[in-house]
Amino acid sequence: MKNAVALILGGGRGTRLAPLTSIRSKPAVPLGGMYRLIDIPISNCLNSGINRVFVLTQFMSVSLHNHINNAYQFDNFSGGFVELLAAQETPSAGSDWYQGTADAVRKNLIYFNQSDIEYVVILSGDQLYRMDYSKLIETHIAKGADVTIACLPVTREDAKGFGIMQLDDHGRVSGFVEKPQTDEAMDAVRTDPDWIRTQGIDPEGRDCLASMGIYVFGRELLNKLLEGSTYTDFGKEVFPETIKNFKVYTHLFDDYWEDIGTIRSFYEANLNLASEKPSFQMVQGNRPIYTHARFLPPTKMGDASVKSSLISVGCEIGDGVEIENSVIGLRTKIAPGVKIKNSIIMGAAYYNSERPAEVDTEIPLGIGEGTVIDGAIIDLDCRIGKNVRIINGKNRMETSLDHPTCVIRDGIPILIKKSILPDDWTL
Ligand code: ADQ
Ligand code: ADP
Repeated sequence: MKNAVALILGGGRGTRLAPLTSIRSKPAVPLGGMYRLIDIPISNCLNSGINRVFVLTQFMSVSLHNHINNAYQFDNFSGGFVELLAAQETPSAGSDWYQGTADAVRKNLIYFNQSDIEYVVILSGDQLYRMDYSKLIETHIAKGADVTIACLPVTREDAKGFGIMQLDDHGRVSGFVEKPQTDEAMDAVRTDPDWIRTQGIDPEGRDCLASMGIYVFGRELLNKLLEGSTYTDFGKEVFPETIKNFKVYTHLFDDYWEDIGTIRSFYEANLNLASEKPSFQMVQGNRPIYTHARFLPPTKMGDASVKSSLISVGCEIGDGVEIENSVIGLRTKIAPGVKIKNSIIMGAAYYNSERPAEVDTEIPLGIGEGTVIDGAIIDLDCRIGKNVRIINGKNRMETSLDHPTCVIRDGIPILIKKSILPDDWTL
């Protein structure tokens, strides 16, 4: 893996994950109580032996910068790094924003177009899965491919959300349609389930091969394709063009893989982590999920009841608290009698005592006595008073994104970072 680098596409405008991405870049969004989204692909890289990683992001948030700097330190002899490349900081970029995935890569070609790099692995920053990218590169080499795309068998219904590939008799990609919407479009790129079975995978009714947004390119070819081109997107432009002239192959994958690019999928993936039998294993042999190592005390719990939940370190949970099917993030302080169900509480970046005068309020960081939270996402550093109720009782699907405190997306109330809710506040 010494001759491979990884580029992680850290997100476009991030509107689908707003308001979590309104104040930070997508890779910095907290996940699973103590990680950030970016920890998933970076951990996959490190566990696969790729230790040169670039993260392409639209804007640099304080938290992303701190997180990467604190979490990913390499010794001088390893040659490893995790480097952030933000759109706004690219001098020759022309426009402040990356126009799309291919445009983001093109604007940064200069950083990895070096002769010691043979393979460029391009990854998405908003997916939850484990993959050994060395296997992907093995497939790429074994097939003599110019480009290799990781793919997952999916049903027709799911196929609408993905780039779908058609293969010829030798398994080479002969067609690529980005997010086919009609039956005709899907028929044109359908894969015979019997072929999927010959690859050792039970098709279980799946007859489409979806791109996972994970690609290996020969470095020179990538440079040739993008330099001077006007492509903005891999799925919409680069692949449909590339398959005509180059050898594009697939690497089949059939394990848990979830795109967590929307509020609903983000919410469900987090709660799934807390479930009795999570689809994603946080502990797997000697392949840890890396993150910022912190020096926090153990969580202190009174006479509380906790079911199917993740409780991170540094929390304080009072008497009579009931927590069910929820993720409780770092440093969360939960006063007595609080009830939390089906919710993601991201916690706090610091303790109240560390910055006593930060805001002009008597309400401490955390959740006040008697408060009830059901089916919500509470972003970092919120101060919630006593007897507050955060429940989407009226089943509203969406509210305006402009509200400074609480918005509803995909039917899920989201308390915006650093919100302050007075005693008795009700949604
Ligand atoms: P999408 O996820 O819909 O489909 P896209 O919006 O291009 O495609 O995002 C791919 C990744 O790049 C995401 O992690 C996204 O956050 C990031 N990204 C998007 N625009 C970016 C930009 N301007 N700058 C930096 N990063 C950016 C893609 C493929 C499909 C495939 C699915 C699998 O196009 O073919 O099936 O991924 O999820
Ligand atoms: P984000 O909203 O981007 O997730 P965070 O609130 O997590 O940002 O903050 C990122 C980092 O900045 C944390 O390490 C936090 O300790 C530090 N930080 C945030 N606010 C302050 C502050 N007022 N004073 C000092 N450090 C701060």
